[in-house]
Formats: sequence, structure tokens, C-alpha cells
Amino acid sequence: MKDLKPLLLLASVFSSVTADFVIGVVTDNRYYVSINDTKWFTSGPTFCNLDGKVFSTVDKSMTFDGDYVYSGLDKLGPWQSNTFKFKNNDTSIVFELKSYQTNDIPAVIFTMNYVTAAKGTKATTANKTISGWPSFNILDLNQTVGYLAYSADMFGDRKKMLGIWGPDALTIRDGLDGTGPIVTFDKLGNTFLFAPLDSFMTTSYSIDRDNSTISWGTMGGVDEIPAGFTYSVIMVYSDQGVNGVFSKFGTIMRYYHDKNTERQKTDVSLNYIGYWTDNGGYYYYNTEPGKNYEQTMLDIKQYINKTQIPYKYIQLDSWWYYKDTNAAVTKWEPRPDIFPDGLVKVGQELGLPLVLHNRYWSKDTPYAVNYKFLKGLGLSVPITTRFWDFLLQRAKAWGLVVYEQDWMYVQFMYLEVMKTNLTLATTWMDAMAKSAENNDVTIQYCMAQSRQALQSLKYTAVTQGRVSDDYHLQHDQWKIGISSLFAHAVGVAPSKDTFWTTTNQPGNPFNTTEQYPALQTLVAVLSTGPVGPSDKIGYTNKDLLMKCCNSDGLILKPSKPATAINDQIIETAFNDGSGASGQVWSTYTDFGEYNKIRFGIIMVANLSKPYSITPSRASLDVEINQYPDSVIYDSKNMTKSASFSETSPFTLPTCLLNNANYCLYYTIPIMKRGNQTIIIYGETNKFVWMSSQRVAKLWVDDDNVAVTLRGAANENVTFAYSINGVMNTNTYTIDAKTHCVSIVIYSSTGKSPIPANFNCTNLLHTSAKHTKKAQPRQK
Ligand SMILES: *[C@@H]1O[C@H](CO)[C@@H](O)[C@H](O)[C@H]1NC(C)=O
Ligand SMILES: *[C@@H]1O[C@H](CO)[C@@H](O)[C@H](O)[C@H]1NC(C)=O
Ligand SMILES: *[C@@H]1O[C@H](CO)[C@@H](O)[C@H](O)[C@H]1NC(C)=O
Ligand SMILES: *[C@@H]1O[C@H](CO)[C@@H](O)[C@H](O)[C@H]1NC(C)=O
Ligand SMILES: *[C@@H]1O[C@H](CO)[C@@H](O)[C@H](O)[C@H]1NC(C)=O
Ligand SMILES: *[C@@H]1O[C@H](CO)[C@@H](O)[C@H](O)[C@H]1NC(C)=O
Ligand SMILES: *[C@@H]1O[C@H](CO)[C@@H](O)[C@H](O)[C@H]1NC(C)=O
Ligand SMILES: *[C@@H]1O[C@H](CO)[C@@H](O)[C@H](O)[C@H]1NC(C)=O
Ligand SMILES: *[C@@H]1O[C@H](CO)[C@@H](O)[C@H](O)[C@H]1NC(C)=O
Ligand SMILES: *[C@@H]1O[C@H](CO)[C@@H](O)[C@H](O)[C@H]1NC(C)=O
Ligand SMILES: *[C@@H]1O[C@H](CO)[C@@H](O)[C@H](O)[C@H]1NC(C)=O
Ligand SMILES: CC(=O)N[C@H]1CO[C@H](CO)[C@@H](O)[C@@H]1O
Repeated sequence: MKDLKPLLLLASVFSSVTADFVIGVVTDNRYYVSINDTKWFTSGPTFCNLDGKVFSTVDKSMTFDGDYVYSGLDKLGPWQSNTFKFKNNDTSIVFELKSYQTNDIPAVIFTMNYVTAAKGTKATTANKTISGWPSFNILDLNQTVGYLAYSADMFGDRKKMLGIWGPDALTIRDGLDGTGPIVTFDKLGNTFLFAPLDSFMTTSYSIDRDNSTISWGTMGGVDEIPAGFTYSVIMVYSDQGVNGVFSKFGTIMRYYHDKNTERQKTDVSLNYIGYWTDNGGYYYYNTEPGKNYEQTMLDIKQYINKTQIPYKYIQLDSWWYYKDTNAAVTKWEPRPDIFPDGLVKVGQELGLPLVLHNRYWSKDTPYAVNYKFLKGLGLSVPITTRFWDFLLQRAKAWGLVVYEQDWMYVQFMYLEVMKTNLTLATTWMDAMAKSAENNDVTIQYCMAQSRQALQSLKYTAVTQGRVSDDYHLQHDQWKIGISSLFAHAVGVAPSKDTFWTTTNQPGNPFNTTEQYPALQTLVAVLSTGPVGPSDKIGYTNKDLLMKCCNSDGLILKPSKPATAINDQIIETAFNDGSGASGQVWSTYTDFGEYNKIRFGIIMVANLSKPYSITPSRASLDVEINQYPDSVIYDSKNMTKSASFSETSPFTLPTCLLNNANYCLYYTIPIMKRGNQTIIIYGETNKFVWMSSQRVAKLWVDDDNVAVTLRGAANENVTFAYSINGVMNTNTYTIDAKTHCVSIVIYSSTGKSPIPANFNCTNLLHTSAKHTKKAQPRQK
């Protein structure tokens, strides 16, 4: 590589604490990425298929009409580009490498632009790509760099791979089902993430295992490209490890695609607990002895009434509609043997809005008479908004609020034309999401591939996604700390799926037990996604479950999903004892817009040896300038506390599943006012001590420390704080008129900083707007 003389350093140096990230471009379409003078990536061959031939820089059948340097300003900021123009006969293609002149966007974007139409582009197999841009050599970096590659469905969780970058990385899955974000990292925090920036449904990467290269491009089945088509791949850098890079990537992607996550705030299933009947649930294809499903659902309702568990919706899985012999749905309508009185009536009797599950469509669906469906292998796919309008509007009369689209990946993989047509997959997904938006329904994606997860950046309606296998199908499906990183980045709340709150549930269809009900409940709460138990009637541990919520069933949750810390990911990749040997996840709740006050949570499970943690190792310093001096508490022993800062690490002890389920730690900023040291613990009888759902406002300035709590009318809230080490734990009753109660912990003036008429009613998360039942449509 000695001859690599930079012609131009683009955006060149992104300075960071640990290193300088340099993207260098040399003449003739060659580029590299280095950290502190060590090249992590050097360019592989640029190529593209045209007229049945492969044009490549390797055999010089692809050459460029010079290197052009441009600069400009786009949505992300000021940029500079190196541009290479290739021409063959009438076809003209531009390859662009763009970087940003600001440390806010430590990213490089590679774009391939077909200026004119191209024909005869398809590759030898659909898994390959029809072009290579960017393309990198998979270098042997002497065991210093690890990787994490998301692959297959469940947001890339199902076949994700971690290992050491270099020859071992050649086993990374690629192609149509394999492609997902790839993250590479060293042990110091230097991290790069690669993912498509757009054209999600048609962009893949392909690994050339003979030549040790990885190339991004349009999927191999596409044989024709219209003039003006482009795709881009983004590479993002962070010196804060995998958590840091996903945070940057997410911020950039959500902004670039205008992903509006506000709809999550009014999605009942993300804000309140609900009862589930999906795979792993007690009543999944299982009714009460001698009863049909309608009677069983009413028994469940009666149990809810009796126990006063404040469920705010019910999920009905695939057992209620019509399917063919291929288990594909023919009619998405209630079967009379399931609901003899019909779903409108049952919906009314349940008195709760519904999350309704759906599968892939049958080739013989009668709906194909009136609406356009494309037929594939054992299934068919609807592609018009008109169809979804029909489907969703009718279901709203049953009480539908969330549409759960399962089997996302098969609808892409088992319809040949999806893999050859440049627009079809997007048309299919657009139609579903746009109709949901128009009908005020939200969507959960289930079994979604990475490309579909990324596509959800385009849709406000897609508020949630399943990020691991079905409950009870895989005993450790609760391990969502890695897939949640990806889901959160694309603005989707991760769902861990249903769970049981008690160990033994006699007569269950899985002939199994739940060894870790408390861990399951905790993981659901920390996910920020749905919290939906599926216990047998009479078998819910209400005390455990209600640690999730206020008395109204409102989930008290952190500001972002709990995610695996960098050192858990490093240990999984390197397997050399240098990281955390088990599950160590972190999350936090932020108060305040600009000067964030951050309360952290560290969850530990199955940790086989002690691990020393600091705020930065816990990624609690991501997205804030400085992590405040804090204390750390062990939830199992409140008298055990230690100071917690970069210079005061805390040693997490071994925490084995069978002994403890989990271990849980809380970090709390220390507030000093006058001669007082104030520590606000919060609601220590809930999983999340400090949640923005409970704490409507923290009044913190030089003269005051006060909190305003909100909740259900007359709800009693236990809230704790300490002053100079003296603990105050009291029960406060929420005012029925304002839905508030305030506690002044410190005031230098002796006066409360809280306006007398402060009213929490408008600040309450309310499901009212979306629980209203639509009127049944005229048939
Ligand atoms: C990069 O260089 C800086 C000094 O310039 C050094 O402090 C740092 O440890 C280096 N980082 C890596 C990843 O080598
Ligand atoms: C197109 O370019 C190829 C070289 O890539 C050449 O062999 C062929 O004759 C050209 N065809 C036309 C119609 O110009
Ligand atoms: C690879 O690592 C070993 C051990 O750390 C070191 O001795 C060797 O010089 C390194 N090789 C290269 C090419 O960096
Ligand atoms: C395509 O790639 C996937 C994932 O890497 C692999 O499982 C599958 O066998 C490949 N299919 C073909 C036809 O090569
Ligand atoms: C549940 O309670 C509500 C309100 O008291 C009542 O209207 C309903 O009939 C009860 N449902 C069942 C199934 O017991
Ligand atoms: C792709 O599918 C769309 C929608 O069915 C169709 O209009 C278009 O012609 C197809 N494109 C190609 C190249 O077949
Ligand atoms: C259920 O599991 C137990 C223990 O694994 C086994 O002994 C029993 O035969 C199983 N019963 C059924 C019906 O599968
Ligand atoms: C709690 O921690 C304190 C201080 O480390 C210790 O003395 C006490 O024994 C612990 N209590 C329990 C129940 O573990
Ligand atoms: C703290 O300061 C207040 C007045 O500012 C004083 O009344 C009080 O005694 C002091 N407390 C301690 C523990 O020093
Ligand atoms: C709250 O506590 C008070 C005092 O113990 C009690 O009177 C009231 O009924 C409680 N409220 C609720 C909703 O349980
Ligand atoms: C609080 O706000 C709600 C909604 O705006 C209003 O109905 C209620 O009267 C207010 N309560 C008080 C005590 O101001
Ligand atoms: C694109 C490319 O570099 N292909 C090469 C991969 O390796 C084989 C065997 O070494 C070569 O024949 C190809 O040219």
C-alpha cells in the first residue's frame, strides 16, 4: 500500500478523543479509511454490470474520465465530494464519495447514480449485487478489530454475527436475506457503521470470499435500471463504541428521512400494559377446557375485572382468522367457530382496543377479486393502498388500534418479482404504511429483515418492531440488548414479545415453565416497547407486573431502550476476557432539554465474572457533554451505595441467572445546594425509579430542587430522596383535580418554585384519542 498517496483528504480528519478518523482518496477511484494512520479499510474493486458484461476497475474495463472535486450544502450540512464518471457507449454512471465538513456528521456517503438508463445489469445470482460501490478489502487487522453484523429477520437479530474482522469475517451472511448494518470496532471505542442510506429494499452487500472483499450495490436480480436511479451507502464513525455509533447513525438517519417518532407517544400499546395471546402465550391456539375462544376471551376479561389489572388493550394472534393449508391467510375476518358473535360484539364485550395480528396472504385469498395481489411461492402480496384502506377501516370497527404485520421477510423472499423489480417491494410497504397513517392505525413489524427495518424510517405509522424470536420458541429470546440498538436508531420501539409473570402455568401448550418471570417483566419495561403478559387465568403475579406501571397501567419507562454495553459486544466478538462476560445493558431517563439531568439504569444478567463499570463504559455519557458525578445503588440493597464517575468505577459482581434472575443498579446525579447534598431516588417500588411518565417536571436550579409527580386520580406514590444521607421515603397522593403532587426538597428562599396552578392533566399520557371505537361500517 506504499503507493497510496492521498490526492485529497476529504473532510478528512474527524478528531475525537481516541483517534483521528481519516477518509483519504487517492487517484483513480481508490480510497481508504484509517484510524491514527492504521488503515482499517482500503478500496476493493468498483464495478457495475451493463449489457450482460461486468465492467470493473480490476481488469481496467472500467476507467474514469478524471477525478472531480465538488462541494456544496445539503440537508446534513456542508460537504465535499470526489466524483468519478464512467461512460460506456450511451450509458453514463457517476460514483460519488461525499464527506461532511463538520464534526456533527462524522460520516461518509457513497452514492452511485445511473445518469442514463442501464440494461442487462443482472448478476449471476440474486444474492450478489449488480454493482460494487463502495467496495472494501476485508483486511487482516491482526485481531484488533471486531464486527457485529445484523442478518435475517427480527430486525437482523435472528442470524446476527459477532467476531473478529479479517479472514473470519468472510462468513458474514450477505445478499437478500443476509444484508444488514455492519459495525466494526476496536477496544478503544473507535467504531464504524455501514448501512444503506436509502433505496433500502433493493440494496444489498455481497462478499467475494475468494478475493476477500465486501461490496454494496443493487440486488442481483435487477436487470434494468431507469435513468436517474441512485442508491447511497453511509459510513458513520464514533469514538464511543457501538452504542455511540448507533446514536449518531440514528440521529442522522431519522433526520435525513424525517422520521417522526411522536406517534409512539399516543400508541396505546407502547404506553399501557396489554394482554397478549401470541406464540408463547398461554392461550395461543389454546382455549379454556371445553370452551371456545369467545368464551375464553370473556373469561380473561372477567379475570381482568376481578384482579383490576389495568390492561388497556388485548392482542389477538393468528388463531381467529381464516387460513389455507399453507397457513396463509385467506380471509382476515373472525371465524364463527372462534367468535360466534362476531368481532364487533366481542370487541365491545372486551371493552378494550385491539392489537390484531396478520400473516402473509394466501394465493387463493378472495380479496384478490377486488384488489390487486401478486402471486408468489405459496403466498400472494397486496400492493394497493385501496386494499389496506378496506382492511383497516373494517377492523377499526372491531376495535383495531395496532396492526401487527408478521412474516414480513417471507413476503419479500417468496415473491420472485420482489427480487427483480426495483420498485415493487417499496410499493408494497408504502401502501400498507400510508393506509395505516391515513386511518390512524399504528403498525408493529414482526419478522422484518434489516432492509424492512430501515424502510420503516419512511413511515410514521410504524412505531414498533419485534427484535427477537417468539417467546418460548427460544429460551433466551429476552436477550434483545443488541437488536434494540438497531430498532431504536430507526425510530422504532423494540418489542421483546409476550412473557409469563409466574413460573408454572399448568396445562400450557408448550409443556414448559418460565424460570425468570421477573427478568422477563423487567426486560419488557426497559425495552420501551410493549409490556404484554400472556398468563393463564389466575396465574398473573400482579405485584411483579405492576412494578411496570402507575395504577392506571401507564408504563413507567426510561428515555430510550436498554441496550447492551460496548464491552458486552466486544466480549462476544473477541471472546478473550477483555469485556463483560454476560448481559450488561444500560439505559437512562433524561430530564431537561439542554442541560440534561440523567438518571441511569444498569441491568445485569448471567454475568459470569465481576466487571468494573464506569459511566462511559455504560454509555451513560452518550449525547451529553458531561456525565455528572453520581452515586450508584444496588436495587437489592439500598444501603449499599458508591460514588460513580469516570474516576470511581463500580465493580458489578457476578450475577447468575439461576440465583438472581437479574441484578439492577441505579445511578443518580448528586445535587449540592448550600451545605446540603441531595439525592433523588424516586419511586423505588417500580422498575424505573425516575421516569418521565411519573415525574412531570424536575425543578432544579441554584436555589431549588423540587419534583412534580403525576398519576391517576388519588393514586398513592411512594417517592424517596435523601438530604445529607438522611433518607426520606413518603407516600404522596396524586390530586384528583390536577393529577399532580409536588415535593419541594430544597429551597434557599423557603418558597416553592412551582406555580400554584400547575396542572398535570394536559401532561398525562392519554390513550383516549386512540381508544375510541370507530363506528361499524355499512356493509
Ligand atoms: C491515536 O493517537 C493518539 C495520539 O495522537 C493516541 O492518544 C491514541 O491512543 C491513539 N489511538 C489509537 C486508536 O491508536
Ligand atoms: C459498446 O461498448 C463496447 C465496449 O464496452 C463495444 O464493444 C461495443 O461495440 C459498443 N457498442 C456500441 C453499439 O457502441
Ligand atoms: C500483530 O500483533 C502481534 C502481537 O500483538 C505483534 O507482535 C505483531 O507485530 C502484529 N503484527 C502486525 C502486522 O501489526
Ligand atoms: C443467499 O444468501 C443467504 C444468506 O447469506 C444464503 O443463506 C442463501 O443460501 C443464498 N442463496 C443463494 C441462492 O445463494
Ligand atoms: C367487566 O367489568 C365491566 C365493568 O364493571 C362490566 O361491564 C363487564 O360486564 C365485565 N366483564 C366481564 C366479562 O365480567
Ligand atoms: C415493477 O413493478 C411495477 C409494479 O407492478 C411495474 O409497474 C413495473 O413495470 C415493474 N418494473 C419492471 C422493470 O418490471
Ligand atoms: C412435558 O415435559 C416433561 C418434562 O420435560 C415430560 O416428562 C413430559 O412427558 C412432557 N409432556 C408432554 C405432554 O409433552
Ligand atoms: C447491604 O449492604 C450493607 C453494606 O454493604 C451490608 O452491611 C448488608 O449486609 C447488606 N444487606 C443485605 C441484605 O445484603
Ligand atoms: C446548613 O446551613 C443552614 C443555613 O444556611 C444552617 O441553618 C444549618 O445548620 C446548616 N447545616 C449544617 C449541617 O451545616
Ligand atoms: C391512598 O392512601 C390513602 C391514605 O392511606 C387512602 O385513604 C387512599 O384510599 C389511598 N388511595 C388509593 C387510590 O388507594
Ligand atoms: C387542569 O386541566 C384540565 C384540562 O385542561 C382541566 O379540565 C382542569 O379543570 C384543570 N384543573 C385545575 C385544578 O386547574
Ligand atoms: C473481482 C476480482 O477481483 N476477481 C478476482 C477474484 O479472484 C479470482 C481468483 O483469484 C480472480 O480470477 C478474479 O479476477
